[in-house]
Amino acid sequence: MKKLVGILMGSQNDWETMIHTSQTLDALGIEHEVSVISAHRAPHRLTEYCETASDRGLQVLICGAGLAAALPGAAAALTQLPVLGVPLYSKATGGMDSLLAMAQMPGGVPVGTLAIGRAGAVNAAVLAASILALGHTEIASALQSFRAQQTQKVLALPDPREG
Ligand code: RP5
Repeated sequence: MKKLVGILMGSQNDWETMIHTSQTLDALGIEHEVSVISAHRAPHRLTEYCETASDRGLQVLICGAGLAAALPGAAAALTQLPVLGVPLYSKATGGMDSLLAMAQMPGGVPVGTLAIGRAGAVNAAVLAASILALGHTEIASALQSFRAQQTQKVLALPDPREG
């Protein structure tokens, strides 16, 4: 199967969170590529990546970044593909800097912004699956199973007093 999702992150240090995006895409059977491309440290590389992404078959970009977190916004400026942003935890503000950088995009250049940290990283993959499911029946089936399984896990939980 072709790679449909590109995961980007601003630093190798972001991988400890963005691995959860990659693992969730794996669980859903969605082929993807992973690249470290900093919007601030390597802007030309980001431009090249985004301008060729659609022609290379990618259909969704997921960008994890911390601090000033320009990566998803810059990507959204460079491609018409849906761009999902994962704000990463930072010591100074707990990730609020990244969250606001991604959510407060000017009208007309959206970044679909998820929660800070691991939950956002997982949900970016699940949301990418929802988008891709519209045009890929096998991903729609995988997503249905994924959701059914997580429901079953919750329903099967014992009384917490017995745990
Ligand atoms: C951002 O700056 C990256 O996404 C990372 O979260 C943060 C710090 O980068 P490093 O100094 O750890 O490489 O661009």
